[in-house]
Amino acid sequence: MLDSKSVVDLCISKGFALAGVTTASHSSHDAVLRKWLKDEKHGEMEWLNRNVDVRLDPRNLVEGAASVICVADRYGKLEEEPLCARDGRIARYARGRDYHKEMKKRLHSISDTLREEFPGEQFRACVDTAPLLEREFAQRAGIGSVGKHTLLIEQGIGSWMLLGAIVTTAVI
Ligand code: B12
Repeated sequence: MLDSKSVVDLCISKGFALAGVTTASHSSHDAVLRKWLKDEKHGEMEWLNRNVDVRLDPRNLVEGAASVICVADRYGKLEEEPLCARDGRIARYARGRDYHKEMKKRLHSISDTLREEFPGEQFRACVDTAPLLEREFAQRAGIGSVGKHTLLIEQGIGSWMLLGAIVTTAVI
């Protein structure tokens, strides 16, 4: 059976820059999130106000969840030139292929490998698509820390990275 180091290595072999594993447990920022929503800081993003109990605890997303595998993909390579003024400029994170699809494909492939190692366990890949506090779990998994600008930042990489996760019932 794979241990967390082997799972991290598997994620890196799929092209992710960083990976880590943490326990699926309740958010440490329950009160922060609830106040943020009560103060209507989410503006028109009404969907953030739905499934709050799920967002605060991955065990409400995947019943019996034990672990969260967190990954980060880099974006915004410095050699990318800005487009000419006539075409407008596209935010770095949005250039190239749709990261939701691209990262999810690799997360599904990792899940397929892990299903063989952990028969009978469930694996749910998430890239923005599920109510999960991706930054908080990524910090817990040790792949960076949440900066004052609210993004996950890692020394040497900065914060130009996109996050994804696999919530699983497997104990890793
Ligand atoms: C909604 C959303 C947005 C909204 C609102 C942003 C926001 N403040 O949350 C909008 C559309 C504005 C947005 C913009 C951007 N986003 Co966005 N967004 C999300 C999404 C889908 C949900 C975030 C969420 O739950 N917000 C709710 C609020 C309450 O969360 P919060 O402020 O982080 O507070 C929580 C914790 O941080 C914690 N907390 C509070 N204080 C502290 C302090 C410390 C030290 C710690 C550890 C925790 C902590 O308490 C809260 C509850 O846990 C996530 C994906 C996901 N599922 O997580 C991507 C995500 C956060 N976005 C991302 C990106 C890349 C961006 C942009 C850079 C894109 C761009 N270029 O425009 C900007 C950056 C803007 C910014 N500085 O926040 C990435 C961030 C990657 C990274 N390096 O961290 C994510 C993770 C998407 C991804 N899959 O990679 N985003």
